[in-house]
Amino acid sequence: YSTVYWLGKDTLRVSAALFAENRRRLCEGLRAKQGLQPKSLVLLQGGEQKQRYCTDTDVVFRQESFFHWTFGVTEADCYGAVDVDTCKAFLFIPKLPESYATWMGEIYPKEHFKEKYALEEVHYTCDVSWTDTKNATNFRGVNTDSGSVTREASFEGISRRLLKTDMELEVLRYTNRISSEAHKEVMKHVSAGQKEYEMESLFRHYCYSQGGMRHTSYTCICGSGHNSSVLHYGHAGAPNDKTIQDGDMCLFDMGGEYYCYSSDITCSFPANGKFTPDQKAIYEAVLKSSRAVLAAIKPGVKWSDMHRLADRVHLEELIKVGILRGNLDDMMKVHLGSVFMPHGLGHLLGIDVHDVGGYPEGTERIDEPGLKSLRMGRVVQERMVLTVEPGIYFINHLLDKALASEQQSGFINNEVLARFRGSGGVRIEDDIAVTADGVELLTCVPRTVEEIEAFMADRNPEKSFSPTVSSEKF
Ligand SMILES: [Mn+2]
Repeated sequence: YSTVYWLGKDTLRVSAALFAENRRRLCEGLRAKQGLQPKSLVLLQGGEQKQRYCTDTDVVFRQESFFHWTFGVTEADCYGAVDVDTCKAFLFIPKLPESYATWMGEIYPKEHFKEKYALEEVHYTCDVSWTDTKNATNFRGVNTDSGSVTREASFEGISRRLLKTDMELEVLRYTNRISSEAHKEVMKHVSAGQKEYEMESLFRHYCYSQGGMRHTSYTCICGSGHNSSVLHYGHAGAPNDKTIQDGDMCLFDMGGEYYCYSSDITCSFPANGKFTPDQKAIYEAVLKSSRAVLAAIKPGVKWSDMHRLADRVHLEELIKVGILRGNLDDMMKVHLGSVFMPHGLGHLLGIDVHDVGGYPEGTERIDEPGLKSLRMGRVVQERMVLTVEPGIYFINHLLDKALASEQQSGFINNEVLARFRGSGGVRIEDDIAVTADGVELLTCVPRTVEEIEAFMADRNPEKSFSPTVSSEKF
């Protein structure tokens, strides 16, 4: 394949072969299924160009994820089909009005898209009679929910998207490399007196200017001080608008997206570059659980067990800090870990930041505090890409609930806890690819207290940093 997606300079070249391989995997998977009629076609609807409410202002378009996975087409308002027997790919593009050429630029012929995406056939959507094809036996949608238009969770493509090919891993390594560098850029420049949104802006500028990443994978979370305990801070009601104070811990959860492939990285560090003893204790508790989980992950382990392992390490460490007292197993029985980590340990990552396929049909969520928030109920498999993101947070309403709980309050030393209230939280989030016998760490940022302090003490943008974590073996 000479056909590549490339934004020039040092951005990644992604071959159209990536999507041809995805289509091949899709067709093979479908052919292996019982009851599939011969001459079946998979029909997919791409994303639609949307306007801002009732205005004529376009929202920046981002392709629908299944459509992207299958075709790699960046344009809006397309359909696509794959012939399951032959793997032949059809793209259906809108026939654009003449005015498009005035406002939006050149109208390309069908041949242009055929070459641009290395697809077998390109047609105009208006030349296809959709009602006829829908009823024809040779144009049978495989979606069990919605007929011809496939967007639902039961689409066969989900199980294909669960495991990443070598070419997909290459893109995810790239999104992680650029996003790691962007986080380091933020750490180099953060200081008291700045707004949280300035850090968001810096991150996004780095990702776009250096990595060709127009989108981030999700809304940037730039919490400082008490805001770092708000799990999804940064939304319109709390838009990263606090002034960063000396003595604040920062929790910055941001990931850039390239050609629709995601990254999801969280760095926690003191705004002034120096941990207090209390900040260090909580940070190192989380780092310990993160590294324990990374060392334990391999094909065959249960993801829920990894979550429990993180909980266990947190509780152990919180006993050492003095916030908790008593028997560790008894604490586990009353789910004390979820008071400090109410979210799941991590999730699948790919074209979507919370990638599809976490709960295959027939898998139930575990109905326990913390574990019920897990976005994946599967056993870990080689070629999965996952986030590992343990955290310890001091969330007042959860702490108050625990103190009011007959089962839990006895474990908590309220006097010591009071010292930590309002300090926010710590999350350490890395992206990993599961290998045959362990993990490949995709994220590369300063992680130990010593690395962070050394990196932030020396905020000379000319000096590059090579963290020792990159060579860690798990
Ligand atoms: Mn995440």
